[in-house]
Parts: sequence; structure tokens; C-alpha cells
Amino acid sequence: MKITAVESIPFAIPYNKPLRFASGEVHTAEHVLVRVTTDDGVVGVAEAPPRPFTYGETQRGIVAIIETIFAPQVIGLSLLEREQVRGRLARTMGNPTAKSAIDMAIWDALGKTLDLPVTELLGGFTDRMRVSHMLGFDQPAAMVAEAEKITDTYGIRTFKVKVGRRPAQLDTAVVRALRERFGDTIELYVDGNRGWTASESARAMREMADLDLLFAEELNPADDVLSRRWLVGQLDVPFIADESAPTPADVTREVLGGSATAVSIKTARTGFTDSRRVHHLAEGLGLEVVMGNQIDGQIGTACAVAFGSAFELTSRRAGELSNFLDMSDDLLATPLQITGGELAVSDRPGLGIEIDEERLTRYRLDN
Ligand code: MUC
Ligand code: MG
Repeated sequence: MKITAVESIPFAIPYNKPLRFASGEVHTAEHVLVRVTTDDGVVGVAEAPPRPFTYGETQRGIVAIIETIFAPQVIGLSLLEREQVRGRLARTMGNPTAKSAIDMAIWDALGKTLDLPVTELLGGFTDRMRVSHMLGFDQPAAMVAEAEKITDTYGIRTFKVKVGRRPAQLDTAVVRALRERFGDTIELYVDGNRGWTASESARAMREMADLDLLFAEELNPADDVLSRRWLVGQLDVPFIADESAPTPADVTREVLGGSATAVSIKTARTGFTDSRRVHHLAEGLGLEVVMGNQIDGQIGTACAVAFGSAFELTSRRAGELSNFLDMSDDLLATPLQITGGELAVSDRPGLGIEIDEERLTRYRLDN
């Protein structure tokens, strides 16, 4: 079970439909495939999505930090020494998606070695999750049409609507149009990616008071400490910390400081090892949890559903597991299938996914 190699392979797959939101936009999935090999010949995989607008990482930076610092630190350790891996990677600041991809590839290799699905090793609560789809910026009619397509094709009935534009009336009109079109047959929540001030957020939430929102997420920056606390204190829905709380310590700080009342768990930034810590913390603090989407491809989504299905708290709400639908292709030999609004977790060993080598050759940037 000794780790003998850690590879980082950059690849690029275009989006059919770019995703736009208050802090940035994504046109191409320029991710990094991480492969961990053991002396038994087992290979574990995961992917790191660089999100410079959220964590400061870039594709070339992820490849470089894995090659130069992280791979030498973990080669020689056993798949069972995941806390040792975590401790060594933690000596370097930042780089959450690079660290997480290594962590999840190790879990995948461990599952394959033990002939057990990762989701069962983590907790084994259920075998599927309801799916929540993220609607990026567009005009109200186009966003309603997109939601209709997603509902008709995949049976998805929960939508996270990107907000945070100015004027805010454009965003509130989208949410109103969605509620008018679908009535109470869908669940809706909003994510501002820090685009508004606290007072703009409060006004927009008042305008949407009759629209039965589940949550509000990162409407304004957590760094606006007092105004964020003021905002969160007056809302009658849970306020999700996403990019303001990428570590367990951040979750503690934001929640105890009154700047958040719920948390988004993203395996892309906390892997399995630290997502477990965030989950336990959320359970202990009595927080609602949503499995978030780091604009993941299918590999990242397989990781998110494996983790989300493992626990009662993470599988209670619909998880954001469908952003890969906007991509033109992916790397998996057997694509993930969302049906009836749900994504099932694989019952095969590890993450239960297999890389299509022909596709990897087509999309990799290093050959
Ligand atoms: C989300 O939930 O915010 C967009 C920016 C980011 O960091 O993640 C995505 C989705
Ligand atoms: Mg978010």
C-alpha cells in the first residue's frame, strides 16, 4: 500500500455553455488530473479545478506544486497514513484543490486496494443524492428556459440561482420568474459570490421574501465583518458560508462570529479527509449543510456524491452535482447519469470511476 508516484496531468475540455457568476466565469474546464500509484500497482484518481477567483490557484501552479513539493512529501507513505499525508501537505499554505485531489486519489486507491467503495469506507449512509443545478447569469427568460430543460431532461427540481449583479432587480426578477413558472414544484436558493454589499443584499432578500427561498449563500463579503453579521442576523433563511469558509477553522470563525448559519462542503477544496472534519463540526454545531460544486467535472462530481451519500446530514439536501452537464465532454469511460433528479453513487471499489485513456490523450495539455 506504499505510494510510489503522484502524477499531475493538466487537461482542458471546453464548456458548451459558459458559467457566469459574480466572482468570475468559466469557459473551459482547465483542470488537473491527479493519479496516485502504489507499489501494488493500484492507481487512484481525482481532479483539481483551479479557481483563481476563489483560492488563487492556477492550472500550472497546481501541476508545479504537486511535482515540486507535494509528490516528494507523500511518496513512500502508506495509503493508511492519510493523517500523515494531511500533516505534510499542511506545511504549505493554501493550494486547497491540489491538496484535496491528492487526498481523494489516495482514498480511491485505498478503496480499490480493499475492494470497497470509498462511500462505504466514509460512512455508507445512502446510495444516492438528490441533485441541485446551478443557474449562471443570463436574462430571466433564458434562465427559466434553462431550468425547464434541466427539469425535463434530468428531473432536477432544486436550483441554485447565481445572483450578485447590479442592479439587483435583474437577479430578483430571475428568481421571481422561476417561482412563477414552476410554482412550489421546485426548490430555490441564491448564491451571490460576494457581489453585493450587505445593504444591497438585505434589500434584495426583502424583495424576494415571498419566493420561499431555502438558503442564501455568500451574498456579500465575509471580510465586511460587521455588515455581514448585521445581514445574517436579520435573515429568516440559513446563510451558507462557501468561499468564506474553506477550512474547518474558517467554518468555526464564521459561524461563531455570526457571519454564517450553514455551510457548503466542497470535496474539491477539503478532499475527503477534511470534508469529514467539516461535516463533524457542522453536525456538532447544528448547522445545515449543502454539498457544493466547485464547477467540477465528472471526476470531481463522483467525489462529491461519494462523500455526500456517506452521511445523513450531507445527503439530506439536494447536492450541487450537475455542473458537468454544461461541459462538451469529460474523461470518464462511463459517464455519470442523472435520472429522476438523482445521482447514484457507484457501488464499485474506490470511487468506482475509470478514466478513458483515449479521451485523456485528446484533452491533456502536456503531450
Ligand atoms: C459556488 O457555489 O460559488 C463559483 C465560484 C466558486 O468558488 O464556486 C462556484 C460555485
Ligand atoms: Mg457558492
